[in-house]
Amino acid sequence: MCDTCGCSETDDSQNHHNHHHPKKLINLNVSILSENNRLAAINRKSFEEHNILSLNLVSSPGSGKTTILEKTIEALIPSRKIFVIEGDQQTLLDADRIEKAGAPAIQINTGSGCHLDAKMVGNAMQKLNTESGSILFIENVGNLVCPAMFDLGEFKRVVVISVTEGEDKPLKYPYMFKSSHLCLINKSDLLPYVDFDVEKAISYARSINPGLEFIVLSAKSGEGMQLWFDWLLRQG
Ligand SMILES: Nc1nc2c(ncn2[C@@H]2O[C@H](COP(=O)(O)OP(=O)(O)OP(=O)(O)O)[C@@H](O)[C@H]2O)c(=O)[nH]1
Ligand SMILES: [Mg+2]
Repeated sequence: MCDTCGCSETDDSQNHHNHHHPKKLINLNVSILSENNRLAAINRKSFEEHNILSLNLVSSPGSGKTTILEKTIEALIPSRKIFVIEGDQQTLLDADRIEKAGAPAIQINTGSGCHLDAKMVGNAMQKLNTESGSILFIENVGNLVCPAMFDLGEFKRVVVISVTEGEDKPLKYPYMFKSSHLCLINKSDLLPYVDFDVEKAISYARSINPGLEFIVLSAKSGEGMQLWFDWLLRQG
């Protein structure tokens, strides 16, 4: 897994994956990432040319990405075209949920892979008949580590954390929070039952990325969802 995602690139030579041939592996990972950056630039240009608002949703597994998308589609589809690319290691479950909610979706299964890359997104775009002025959500594989390093060409990156995960996640997984523009703090309906300090989570994340925006919401109760819709509409 580490050979393809580049996650040994930033680690030290004690890492069990690379201590025999550290230089060789680092070079391989750099070239994988630079090829990904090249393809991401092509995606970005194509999104801009076709006037598509592209957003990369990242989070640990189960923080509520698909539920947020279902509710977003139900609320916005009357006025806005929405398309979704779904990334998971296996199954068509999330794409089926999105289609039921009313938006065309393509599922990418990464198999043993732990992230989407720009090439997968470019290929999926060939099959989605997106229209000018539409929103493209790319739901990444649930993983707070590897997807941070792979630019997909998206306009903005949205990191979702839920209140059941603990407020220390921005400190433990800084790359993801550093590379994101907006942080959705989901499952606010569960705040009375868990020890999650929202202010602390926000200040930890701001210490990593001072420019990060935050919205506290609940896809289940609907609290805060309007703020998220307003943020989306402000993006264009
Ligand atoms: N209480 C509560 N549960 C939620 C909320 N949002 C999502 N869930 C639940 O959390 C679980 C995971 O939600 P998903 O939307 O599948 O999460 P995901 O991030 O798409 O998961 P992966 O794609 O597997 O990474 C489901 O049981 C949802 O019903 C919320 O706001 N409040
Ligand atoms: Mg999902």
